[in-house]
Amino acid sequence: MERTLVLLKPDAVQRGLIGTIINRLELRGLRLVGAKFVAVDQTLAERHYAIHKGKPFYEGLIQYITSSPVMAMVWEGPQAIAAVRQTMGATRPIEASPGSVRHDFGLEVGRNLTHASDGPETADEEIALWFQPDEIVSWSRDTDRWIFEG
Ligand code: IDP
Ligand code: MG
Repeated sequence: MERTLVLLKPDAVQRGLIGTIINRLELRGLRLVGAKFVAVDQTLAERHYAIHKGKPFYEGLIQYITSSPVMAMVWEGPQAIAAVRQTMGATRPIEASPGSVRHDFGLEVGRNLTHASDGPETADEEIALWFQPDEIVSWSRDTDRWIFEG
């Protein structure tokens, strides 16, 4: 079972889309194993987006993610990393598939509502950055056998 970090960025929070986006992940069948509402400070923002340091949009990105609270979550499921990125859609809302969160609720890359880990290594690093081990709750749902094949 794979785990992935999801952030509902300040625009999603300010626009009242927390419930709507969580609902899409729940309906997909993914299982929530961690969640917290976080005022992101400069240090956390810089560590989370370290890979983008030096890019033209970096300063704006740090400003964006620290501008208002975010909802940070860990979701779990088979191929959860790919599944969540698919549900969120392409980075640029204008290129995201209809039905995806970024398509359905966004227009601009700098206001694209969500973050989702892009691979197993980054998922592990990002989950460790945002959550203490005891903040992750391993549990089973009664519906798991109707959603997970194995
Ligand atoms: P991802 O969030 O789909 O993984 P990345 O390429 O990792 O996309 O970029 C991280 C975030 O940086 C994006 O989600 C978006 O908020 C922001 N970003 C990426 N490219 C641009 C850009 O060209 N202009 C403004 N912001 C950008
Ligand atoms: Mg990324």
